[in-house]
Amino acid sequence: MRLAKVALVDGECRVGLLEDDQVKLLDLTQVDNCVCLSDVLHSPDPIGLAKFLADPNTEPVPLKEVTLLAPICHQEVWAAGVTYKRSQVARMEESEAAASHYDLVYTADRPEIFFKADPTRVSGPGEPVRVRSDSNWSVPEPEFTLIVKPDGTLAGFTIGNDMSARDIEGENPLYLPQAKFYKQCCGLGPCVLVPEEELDLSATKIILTIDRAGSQVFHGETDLGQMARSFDDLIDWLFREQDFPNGVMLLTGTGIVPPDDFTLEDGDTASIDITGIGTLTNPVVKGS
Ligand code: DO4
Ligand code: MG
Repeated sequence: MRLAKVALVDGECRVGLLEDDQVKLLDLTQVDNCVCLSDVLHSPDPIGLAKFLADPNTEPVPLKEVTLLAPICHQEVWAAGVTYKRSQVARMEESEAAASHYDLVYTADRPEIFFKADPTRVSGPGEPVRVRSDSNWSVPEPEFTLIVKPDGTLAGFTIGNDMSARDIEGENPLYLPQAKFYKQCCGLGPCVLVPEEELDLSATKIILTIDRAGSQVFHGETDLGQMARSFDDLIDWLFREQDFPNGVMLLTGTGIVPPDDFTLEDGDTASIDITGIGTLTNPVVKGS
């Protein structure tokens, strides 16, 4: 089942169930204290609740008549790093002085996990993601993203774009928060996949394309089977000595890194496609 936060033509924000090219709106007022998408996702049975709330009195709305919004409410957004071989190699290349850190963390028991964004720094489908004005080497990172309930169990999946300034991170690993955490640093969407059966990891493809002035300037592909860590392992580490009363989103790391001579430019478009979820497309802006 795919659930989304949508804005209707009159600006009203609703939660909807995506079915082909239509959206069935949910009537959240039928349940006490159910006001946002995360209230549905954090319930004991999100699929059962969404079916119950699907409003039989309202005609489905054509998908093209709504705007899909970032599927976030009050959650913090965290990210894991160096969870794919490709990321380990790319990080070792960009950061000669700290190469051994990236080498070691790829195989260490404790993963790299960092705070990525609060909801105010997140861009939804079609909204700009940003390259810092003080970066000359930035890339999008297409990441399978876990939506985790306050009790640490999985609610669903979405697509995340972990915008990253490789030059700032590569200069000194202590600059990681500045390379990763700034306004419009994280794309999320276009919807949440609440799985009805177990995911087939190697059949779950992740594709990144970058377009510039009408032409494709980068295309890369990987699949979830290439990830070196399990979702349970990452969630277990994330929840150590942490409480997430509003739930949390966890980007699980990138397995696609464009070649070292590639940097995003103002006006580019980054699109991330993940099997079963859809495509998250964002224009890129560069601060001046
Ligand atoms: O240490 C750098 C960050 C790694 C990261 O974001 C990734 O592998 O996706
Ligand atoms: Mg990343």
